[in-house]
Amino acid sequence: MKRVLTGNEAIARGAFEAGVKVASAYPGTPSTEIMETIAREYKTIYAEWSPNEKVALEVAFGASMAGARAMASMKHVGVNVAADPLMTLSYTGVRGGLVLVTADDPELYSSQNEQDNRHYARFAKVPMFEPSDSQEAKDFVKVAFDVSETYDTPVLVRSVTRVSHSKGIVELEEPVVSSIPLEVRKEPEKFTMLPSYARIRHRLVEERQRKLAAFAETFPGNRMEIDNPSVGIITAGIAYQYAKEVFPDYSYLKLGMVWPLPQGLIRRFFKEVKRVYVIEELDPFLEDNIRAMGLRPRGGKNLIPITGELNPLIVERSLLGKKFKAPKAFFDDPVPPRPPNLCPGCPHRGIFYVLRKLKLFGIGDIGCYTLGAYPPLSSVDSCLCMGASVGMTHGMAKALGEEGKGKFVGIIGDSTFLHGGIHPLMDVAYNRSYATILLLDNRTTGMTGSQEHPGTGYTVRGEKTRKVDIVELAHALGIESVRKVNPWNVEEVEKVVREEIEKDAPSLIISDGPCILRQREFKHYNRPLEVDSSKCVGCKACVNLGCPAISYQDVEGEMALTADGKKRKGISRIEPTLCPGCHLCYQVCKFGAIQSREESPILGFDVI
Ligand SMILES: Cc1ncc(C[n+]2csc(CCOP(=O)(O)OP(=O)(O)O)c2C)c(N)n1
Repeated sequence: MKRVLTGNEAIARGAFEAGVKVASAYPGTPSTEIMETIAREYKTIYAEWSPNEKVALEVAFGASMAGARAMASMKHVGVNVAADPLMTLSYTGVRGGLVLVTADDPELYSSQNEQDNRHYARFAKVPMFEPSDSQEAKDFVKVAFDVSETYDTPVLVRSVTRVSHSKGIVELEEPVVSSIPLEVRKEPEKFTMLPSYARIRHRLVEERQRKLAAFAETFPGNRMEIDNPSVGIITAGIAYQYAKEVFPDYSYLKLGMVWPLPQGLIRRFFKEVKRVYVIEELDPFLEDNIRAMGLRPRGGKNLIPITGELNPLIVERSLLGKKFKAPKAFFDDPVPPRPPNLCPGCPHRGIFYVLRKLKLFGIGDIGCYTLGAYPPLSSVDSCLCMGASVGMTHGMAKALGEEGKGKFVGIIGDSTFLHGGIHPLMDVAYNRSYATILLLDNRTTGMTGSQEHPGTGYTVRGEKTRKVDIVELAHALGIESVRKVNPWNVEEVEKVVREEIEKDAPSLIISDGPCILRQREFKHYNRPLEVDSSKCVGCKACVNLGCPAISYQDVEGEMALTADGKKRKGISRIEPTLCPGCHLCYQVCKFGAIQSREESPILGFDVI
């Protein structure tokens, strides 16, 4: 049977067909749908959202040690979080096959950087497969499991946004049954990485590298396509598709396994064709390694951009030595740009309104709330990596001492806090800073499409489970002042923030308002609000909340006066189909021009 699958769905299918027993992941674009597909479609697999990528890889490793095939999936930066176990997992090897899927994000569609994770394969000395379409995504995952068990190694499979999120036809097969018994077996020389054992394992790793390099020579996913021998292109992954589309007649060495490299095959390819070019996205990974073999490919990163995503046009222009110019818009009247924005009714907005008003420096983190960096809210002043805000706030407090008091706060989401914020909060308490941390608990992992986490009370399959009590947790870490605020009540938020930033002790302020899209958290939404155009003076206080439901129009003539004769340049308007009635604009309008349709104004919502 054949099905049209995205790359991520195909990776999930590959795991199912490979007989995977345990799958773990932490959400992150472009990898998220791998776990979502497994949880939805393949009920024979135990599936979980782990609190972070390090835990996800360790869970998978535990399963592998018991003999099960296991897969951990994550976005590229997630591998940084999981890098500590990965580097030593390379030494221990596996029992059941162990695959780590890294989904990279060239062009940073939704990431903090665009690192090229092929380097991890070389760094950790483990093999890496790189599919160029959905069929290969499924096939390579299966090969990866076989290689993992045959060569006693964790295996990396690298996808990129364009492979993960594009669809292609995939031939489905039946799942295999592993012959490795599930058991608890003591093998300390293999699994206990004390120096004396690890030294020996390191030698085995080097030996394994040589065997894997020999495997790479015959792996059918590394193939030569000899056509016009005047030009030969060495490429891999999605770059192969782009190159093949614009230069269909040239010869190719298409690598499905990008580490270790099949050096013999590469040398043969250089003999088969006249001029060799390397076409790859992001870093000169293949190019550098080929040059290190003493070979001289032409072009490479001298021609092909080192930053951003490639596409057929960029590949064509670059290789021909022409400057790439973005094509003109396809339409005369292009769609206006729509930068990302917080949703109407988003609980984060009220917090940022207050931070802006108090002119605080916002040490931000990663999540929907990073969007508070953009005008008009402009209150997130830094963002590094998940969980960093808490330690950074602590560091700033220690550097500035009394001078800095009341000038800055840390801002972190609930998923991010449980991912990487607990340890730094422990540090804040342990090393006694006055740091104030705002934990924006919207009861979901909003940024990546609303996934469950240990603080939501639900598993990846929607079953009810234990829910972390963040207040108790913070107390246990040593934070005495833990206060909850209603983020849609600006007066309350302002009062609590003012009080806490003045304190000598650390504090945690929990913004207790669910993501507006989590319908099950609300008893009901409110009715949309309305602007009374006779009263609106066009001061833009509501517009400056950056709410997508609020627009503003210039007015002239008769309309340039309010009912009681005040001059105005424009009028605001609320789009009723977008407004969930959070009443934030109602609170900031000093002219009583925003009307609540509720009996009595509600600050926030009736939440469960
Ligand atoms: C190491 C790492 N893993 C995953 C991600 C993807 N990611 C970005 S923000 C985020 C969590 C957002 O959830 P939360 O902190 O609750 O904030 P919200 O978006 O709900 O406001 C995730 C998983 C990432 N950027 N880095």
